[in-house]
Amino acid sequence: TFLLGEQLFRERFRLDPRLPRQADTHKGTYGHVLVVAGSREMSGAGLLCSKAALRAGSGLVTWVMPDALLPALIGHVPEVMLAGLPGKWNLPEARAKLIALVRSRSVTVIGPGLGRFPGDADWLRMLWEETNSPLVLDADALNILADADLSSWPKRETPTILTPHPGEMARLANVTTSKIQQNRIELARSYARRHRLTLVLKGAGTVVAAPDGRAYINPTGNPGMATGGAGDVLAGMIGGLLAQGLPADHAACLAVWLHGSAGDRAAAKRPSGYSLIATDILEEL
Ligand code: NPW
Ligand code: AMP
Ligand code: MG
Repeated sequence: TFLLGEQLFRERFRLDPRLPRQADTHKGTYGHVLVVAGSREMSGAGLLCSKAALRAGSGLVTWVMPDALLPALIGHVPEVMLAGLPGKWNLPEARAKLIALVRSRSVTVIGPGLGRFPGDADWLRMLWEETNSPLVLDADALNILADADLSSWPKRETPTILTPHPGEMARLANVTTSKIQQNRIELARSYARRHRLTLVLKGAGTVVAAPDGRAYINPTGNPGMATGGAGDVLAGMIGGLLAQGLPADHAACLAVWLHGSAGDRAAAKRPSGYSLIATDILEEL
């Protein structure tokens, strides 16, 4: 079990979070994140997630949503490319187009503000099994997983990162939220090991558990970050770092630590802790 910090990044991960970009590079060097997120009532989650992927340094971001949502979002985030899927997520043409999009991008983030829909477990399993792209699963993608039987799904060979808050973790592990909070490190570690994936158990002292049994605890962050959209920002950041080629556990650890540090800088400007919003975290990145 390790404490996250610059020393660990430098000495163990051989990663310098302050290293400037090389001169002779272009946007293609920094990867392309696909964000599968948002719904009519929760488009903000998709927006925050997409912007966070860019702020974490991904060269390109495409945000994919059902066609019907597209017109309302055109022009809202000029840096993000938009892709519409015909009809609902689960129609055959939509599935085919989505698979093609996932396969042609470096990383896919699924779930913030997605909502639930009939056949969603099948739909997610298709992306899990039929692509070997790195995946970051958050929010409703985790609720879908919780209703499926993950032990019967194949283990993935490529990076797969789950980012539950304690409520989502409780659904995944089928126990109460307080049970999760009583034993955060060991529960996260055993889940990551059993399903051979990287698990980010959020909340004060976020735990990152790697499939090899290592666990990392994050000292950054503050209760001002208990605000809608903060987790959507983190999911996008992890996608943005994965897209730049970091291994799954390094991307998850660095994103968690930077997200908390950005939250701490935002909180320093609003000392009461009450008025911090998720956009402030983005602005501090
Ligand atoms: P309790 O009550 O303590 O048992 P949900 P959500 C628990 C989207 N959003 N420590 C707590 O459970 C998301 O992306 C869209 C302990 C709480 O009641 C999702 O798609 C936004 N417990 C969707 O909304 C902005 C904790 O979990 C329950 C905990 C629903 O996601 C907002 C709530 O979890 C949002 O991001 C902690 N640290 N944290 C937008 N602008 O578009 C959470 N819990 O029911 O999964 O609801 O997280 O709001
Ligand atoms: P979500 O619940 O999905 O919006 O995620 C909330 C994000 O804010 C996670 O990254 C949490 O770790 C972070 N966060 C929320 N509350 C706190 C807290 N009290 N201390 C530190 N980080 C927090
Ligand atoms: Mg969330």
